[in-house]
Amino acid sequence: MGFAYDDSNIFAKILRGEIPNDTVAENDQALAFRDISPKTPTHVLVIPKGAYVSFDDFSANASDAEIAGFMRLCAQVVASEGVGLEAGKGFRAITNAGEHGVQEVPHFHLHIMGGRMMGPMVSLRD
Ligand code: DGP
Repeated sequence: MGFAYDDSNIFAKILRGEIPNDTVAENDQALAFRDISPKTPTHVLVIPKGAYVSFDDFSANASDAEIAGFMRLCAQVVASEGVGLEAGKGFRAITNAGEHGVQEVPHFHLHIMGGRMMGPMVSLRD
C-alpha cells in the first residue's frame, strides 16, 4: 500500500498559491519558506513540490531529480541563512513523521533551524 496524500493540507495550499508564504528560495523541485511560528532565529521549512507525505514516502518514491532538487535547495538555504559550517556556527535539520514523530502537516518538510545554541536532541512526551 502506498502513502495516502491529502491535498487539503496547508502546505499543498501554499504550493497552489491559495495561502501566502514568506519564501526564502525556490527551484523547480522544491520551495523554502519561513515557519509561521519560528522556534529559533532561523527556522525555514523546505518542502518538495511533489505530493509526498513524509520523509519515508519522499526518500522511497521521489525521482532522483526531485531528491537532488530538494537537497540542493536545502544547501542553498543553509548558506543564505548564514548557518552553515563554512560561514556560520551550525544548524539542526529535523523532519517529523507520523504519529510518533508528532508530524502536524502531512506534506514532507525539513525544518532548518539555527542562529542560536540548540537544546537536547529530543524531548520525549509520554
Ligand atoms: P511538523 O510538526 O513537523 O509537521 O511542523 C509543522 C510546522 O509547520 C510547524 O512548525 C508550524 C508550521 N506551519 C503550520 N502552518 C503553517 C503555515 O500556514 N505557514 C507556515 N509558514 N508555516 C506553518
